[in-house]
Amino acid sequence: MTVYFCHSHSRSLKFVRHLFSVFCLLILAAPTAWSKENLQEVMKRRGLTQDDILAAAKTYTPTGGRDEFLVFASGGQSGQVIVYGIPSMRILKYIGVFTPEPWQGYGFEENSKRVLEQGRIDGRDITWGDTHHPALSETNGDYDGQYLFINDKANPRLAVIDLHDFETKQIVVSPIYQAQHGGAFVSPNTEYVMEAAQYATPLGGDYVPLDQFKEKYRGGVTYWKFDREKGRLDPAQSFSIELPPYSQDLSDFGKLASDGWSFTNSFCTELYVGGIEKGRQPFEAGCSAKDTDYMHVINWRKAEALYKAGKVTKVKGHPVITMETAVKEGILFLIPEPKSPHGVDVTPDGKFITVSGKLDGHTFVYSFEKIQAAIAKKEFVETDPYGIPILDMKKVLQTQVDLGLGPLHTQYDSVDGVAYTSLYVDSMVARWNYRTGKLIDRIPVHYNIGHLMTMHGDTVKPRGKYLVALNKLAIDRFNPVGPLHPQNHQLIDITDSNKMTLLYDMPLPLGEPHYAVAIEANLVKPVMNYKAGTDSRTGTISPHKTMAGSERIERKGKKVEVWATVIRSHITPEIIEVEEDDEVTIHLTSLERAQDIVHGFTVNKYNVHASIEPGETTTVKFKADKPGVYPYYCTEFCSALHLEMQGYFLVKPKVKKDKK
Ligand code: RUQ
Ligand code: CUA
Repeated sequence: MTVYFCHSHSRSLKFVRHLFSVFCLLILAAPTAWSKENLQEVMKRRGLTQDDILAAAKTYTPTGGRDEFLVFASGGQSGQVIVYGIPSMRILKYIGVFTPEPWQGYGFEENSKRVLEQGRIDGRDITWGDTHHPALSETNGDYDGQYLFINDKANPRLAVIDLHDFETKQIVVSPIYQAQHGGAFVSPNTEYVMEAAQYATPLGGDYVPLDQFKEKYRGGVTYWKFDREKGRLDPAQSFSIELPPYSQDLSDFGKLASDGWSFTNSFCTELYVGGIEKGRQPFEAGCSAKDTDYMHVINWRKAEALYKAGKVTKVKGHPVITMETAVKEGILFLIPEPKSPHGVDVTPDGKFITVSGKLDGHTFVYSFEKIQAAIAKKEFVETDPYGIPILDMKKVLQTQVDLGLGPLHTQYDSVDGVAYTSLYVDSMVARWNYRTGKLIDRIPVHYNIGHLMTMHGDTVKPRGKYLVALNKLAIDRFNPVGPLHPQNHQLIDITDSNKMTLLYDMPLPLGEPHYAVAIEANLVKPVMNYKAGTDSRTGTISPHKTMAGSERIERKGKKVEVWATVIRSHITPEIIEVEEDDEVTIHLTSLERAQDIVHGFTVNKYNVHASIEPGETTTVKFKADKPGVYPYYCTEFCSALHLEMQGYFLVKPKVKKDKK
């Protein structure tokens, strides 16, 4: 009001105008309830410290600003992937992977249903997944921004997400495992994606009584061939190695110095099968009776050659290199490792392998060079019950570091030798040097950290800068939302070589994000729209691509097929009339070219939904089994006339033949 008054009345003399502006300034400067707070006042009102302000300045991203890194986090039990930015910690996307996701139409239109159907097991739809470890495709050991892989622990599956549009393109099912955890890990040029069994079962899953555990139950690792040209895993070129019924846990591929090798650790080498209800000790005791478990050291390049030479047996049609062959050919070795280990993480130069034992206070650093020397000299202390040679731990160990309680996973820094290890029991992150074996710094996290992740932290070229602690418990960190708490991802600044600083707490309310990977944002170059008529799930031009003017409805017997288009702000056709029990197929093509103009499509009450991105062609299908009138409409607020982007789907009742 004041400003308006001043402007409208300051048009006369120059002098008067001047006076007026001075007067206006005085009025505006006068403190009122609406006046602008300064930084000190805000800090006081909100109880913020200097350090809080610094943390805010390091993470705050003004409107339109971009993040330096993109994180792909597992969505845990949601069966999805979560994408967020660093340093802002703003969530950018959820990607439906093993689970239907309505916003993207994932599982509610035909093109994506075909992807989810690949994940069927024994003819059963499995519409949830326990996603654990995302892995980015690599070229020469560093992320290339092209593909993302993620495993499903509960139902041994692996999925491929194409980062050219952030969509899931493929799901493969392990033909031989019943459980799976040690995946996804990629070889330095993404030739293979690795997946290890977790809970031992008979390979192929047939019934065998538990008293034959030692003889008939097995573990294993699978090397899924990735066809980069096609952007798909190729089951016909993939193979596995049979392993003892130890619970194989996490894995890692060697790189640079250790390229061509892979490492998989295990727990429960006690071969314990449980039975608390029968008066036996529980699993957790039976599986941690011994002081050490085994890391499996595998020459995968030689394994690949054996597979190509046909030295395999087939289990459910899938080629498996038996333990016998693996031992005879010298591609499989064991190394004792600290009790109940979890993570196994190869250093950026590929020369060392760190392993942490959940129940041992130590993190062990093994030397790849020493491992090779011991193998070359056949310095084995003994063989395990399956005849696999065991290397002498003392001979291959580089150093052993006491970092704190419950060490789990390790990631690396851009600074040579510097590593970070999560301490589950202590709720801390330890910074240490794997060359010197010295602890540098520790920072508390909230609470009970599982994985941690640094920028490109598992590649040959870590970028340093930030670390994210993926904490299992949030407890008191956020507003209470009931007994099920969100997870807490904490962003930590690691640029200061003396001290790590906590910058930000981000609740993730979707599932338990086990692992995450972060890539320089400028390495990911997604498209903004599709070539006209693209089936996004196959990447090819759909045979149902429909251009303006060629929309039509065709009937063949009980089948009604519609070729429709969507563009601001109409769906063509606008009236579709069918008869009761007709099978209805509606192909939808978006004629849009503009960025971010997406149309959604649903026919009310028929449980179909599509998100039709610019240029995309997709299909919904259903049986019109109930006569009536069903509006259909665009579900995205795409224009001022979005609400008018509608149509009528009419189902005429059958003429009852027995009555007149
Ligand atoms: S898990 S908290 Cu990687 Cu599946 Cu370690
Ligand atoms: Cu198209 Cu709303």
